[in-house]
Amino acid sequence: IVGGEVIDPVSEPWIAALVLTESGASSSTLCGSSYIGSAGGYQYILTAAHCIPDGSFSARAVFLSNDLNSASDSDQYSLTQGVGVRTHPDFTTASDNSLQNDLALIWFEDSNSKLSSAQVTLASSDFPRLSNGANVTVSGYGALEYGGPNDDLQLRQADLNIVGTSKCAQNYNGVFSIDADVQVCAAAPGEDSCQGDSGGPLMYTDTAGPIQIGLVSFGYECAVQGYPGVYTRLSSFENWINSTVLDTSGASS
Ligand code: 4AZ
Repeated sequence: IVGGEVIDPVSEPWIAALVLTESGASSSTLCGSSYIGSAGGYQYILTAAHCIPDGSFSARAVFLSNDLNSASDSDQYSLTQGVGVRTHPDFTTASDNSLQNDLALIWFEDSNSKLSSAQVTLASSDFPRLSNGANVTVSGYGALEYGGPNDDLQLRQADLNIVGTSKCAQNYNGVFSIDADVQVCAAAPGEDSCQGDSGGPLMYTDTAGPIQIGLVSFGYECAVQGYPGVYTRLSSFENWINSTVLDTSGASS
């Protein structure tokens, strides 16, 4: 997160730092994710498709960590027995490197009693398109600047404003293609999501409480004036998420 402030992870207990390790690799990659609930005894985590390694991998989802450099938080817990992954079947990287349908589900067999109250509310398919300027937030453990070292590893949050998709598409004209149906853009001067935040939640708070409306997908570097962060628009994927959970949890025929 560029230009945000450190927050208490208890305020967003659905956020998990996702540590992904490809088989045989000595290093791991970091992404953001959110806990969307349980089904069939599995715990489902939503992240970005571009976070998922091509080959086999192991995943660890770390909740309630103030600082991933230290394992000493009393509340911190992890899910470690990843059993399954499904990336959206239409996930693509276009020739201009823009990403489409950038979402994936990972599910875990193990559990933790704290999860029972940690589930995020996802925007449903009838969730409206927020107008230009609406207040949203993004949080993550990622880099504080583009190309910078990812060694802060504290949970930070940036306060952003929705950039209407026609304006966002204009901003990115000739750079990235933006599709209003499946993407939502957000920006604020000096604030943005960045490397290592991918997959993490973009939140909007309405009268009913916080709702996850997007997940970190891509952008031109980070916090560059005129180049908003681009997020997967979750209201467009309610059906895919629900049917994938049913299909993979053994709950549907
Ligand atoms: C990245 O490279 C990345 N400003 C993530 C988010 C954004 C840009 C780049 C959005 O993972």
